[in-house]
Amino acid sequence: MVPFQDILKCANDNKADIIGLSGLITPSLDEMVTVAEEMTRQGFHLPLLIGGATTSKVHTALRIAPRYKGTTVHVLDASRAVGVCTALVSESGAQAADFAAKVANEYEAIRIERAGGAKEKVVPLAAARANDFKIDWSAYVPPKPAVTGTRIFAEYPLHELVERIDWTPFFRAWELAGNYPAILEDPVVGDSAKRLYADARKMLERIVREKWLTAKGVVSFWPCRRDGDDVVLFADDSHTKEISRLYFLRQQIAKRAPRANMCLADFISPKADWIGGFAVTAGHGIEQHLRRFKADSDDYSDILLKALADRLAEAFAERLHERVRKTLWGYASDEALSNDELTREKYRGIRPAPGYPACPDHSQKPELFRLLNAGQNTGITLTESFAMMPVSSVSGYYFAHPDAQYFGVARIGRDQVEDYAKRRGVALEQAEKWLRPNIGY
Ligand code: B12
Repeated sequence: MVPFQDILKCANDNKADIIGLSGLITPSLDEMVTVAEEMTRQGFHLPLLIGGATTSKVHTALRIAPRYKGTTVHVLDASRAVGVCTALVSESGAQAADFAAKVANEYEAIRIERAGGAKEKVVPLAAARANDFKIDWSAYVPPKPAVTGTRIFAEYPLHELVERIDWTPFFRAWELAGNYPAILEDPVVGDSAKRLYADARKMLERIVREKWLTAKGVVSFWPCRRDGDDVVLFADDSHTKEISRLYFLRQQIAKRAPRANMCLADFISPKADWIGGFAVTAGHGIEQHLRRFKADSDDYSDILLKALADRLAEAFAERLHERVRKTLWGYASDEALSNDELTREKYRGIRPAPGYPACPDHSQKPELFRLLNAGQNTGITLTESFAMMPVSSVSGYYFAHPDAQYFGVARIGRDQVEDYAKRRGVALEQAEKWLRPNIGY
């Protein structure tokens, strides 16, 4: 999310040996291509390292490496960066040339393999739509949310969120593999995990007691109905005044019967239904503490606090979803699940988030934010590439139908991209930019 001008200026000012780019959400993938192009244009020769949750060797080989005249390498894991950097900046130069040639050959092989044709067949959009997820709406009575309008949580009690933390991803963020709580007794990583967990608990206690962080959230529900792959939102349940339209994507990979080509709109009744939206953050206030850790060169506490804020944001999203099911929407008032069952999502309804596999287009976030007035109600802002600030934030939709489920849209065809551009009233190139990670042509 850092403009290329800043990155390249910083590299020049600091006489950098290598530039590393890290991408967490898909809009950064395109931005990395821009950085690579600019590096070529400005005559850079430095090696370019690519990493982060949303990046891959294939994307690097196909899209980034061809745009840069120097060496581009995808590095899966930060710890491997040491070996890669050693090879790339070797004193003799020979090792660097060898390494660069090896990577270039490997990426060329990936490009050739990919050019050989896609593996799974993409069916025409019309066929995918005909094979939608069928729900018998005739007997369905959409539950009306108990809350009307918008519910704002200006300062959500942190202690309530602490109980809801899913610790397994916390350990994964520290590259400690294993599920909580078994990980604490693991013969290999158990000791490290125990120490880390104790430190995390200690910091959490201070976060809550001294109010290091402020959690803010907003929830709203709208009357709606399905219109093809769109969901139309109305001002009230007379369904007369349209206030918004959510555009969803449909799976287009050939499916074997009885599996459907799913789209989130399939879980909404074409007659009359309800849909929810939310935005939560646990990141307000973090900056002043990060500044303190930076001044003390305390990287450990810096990472620990960020990881805990992320966990609290995710716990907030989970806790709010539970309150939505039980009271705010209230369609599952008698739900009684253990923490473990909650983590395994044994409940009715889903909360897909723009950027997740079922609705991969991040560009829907501004409209969700407008509907929720999320900027004012939660203090979360969106960058121009749709990242949320503060970082520890989550936003998404609520679907209540018992059959609603998570899935991945995966690869889509040109016909769907054209259709999507038309539905959203944008040029094809714009739609292609938004949907690039899913484009299968
Ligand atoms: C933790 C997490 C969060 C946290 C915070 C993330 C953050 N701090 O920014 C929370 C809960 C807040 C969150 C929110 C969201 N998330 Co999230 N999240 C994750 C998760 C589970 C783990 C990421 C992580 O921290 N891993 C631990 C770190 C250490 O690993 P890493 O980032 O991969 O980095 C390692 C390597 O990649 C490498 N590396 C990284 N960078 C670099 C750079 C170089 C040069 C090198 C050499 C190496 C290197 O080194 C690291 C250590 O080995 C991933 C799923 C996953 N399993 O990866 C999804 C994921 C990143 N999230 C995703 C999404 C969509 C979101 C949201 C947009 C959802 C939403 N609508 O609310 C928001 C966006 C938040 C925002 N601010 O805009 C998607 C992104 C994919 C996409 N299509 O864009 C993912 C991949 C989940 C998925 N499968 O769909 N998320």
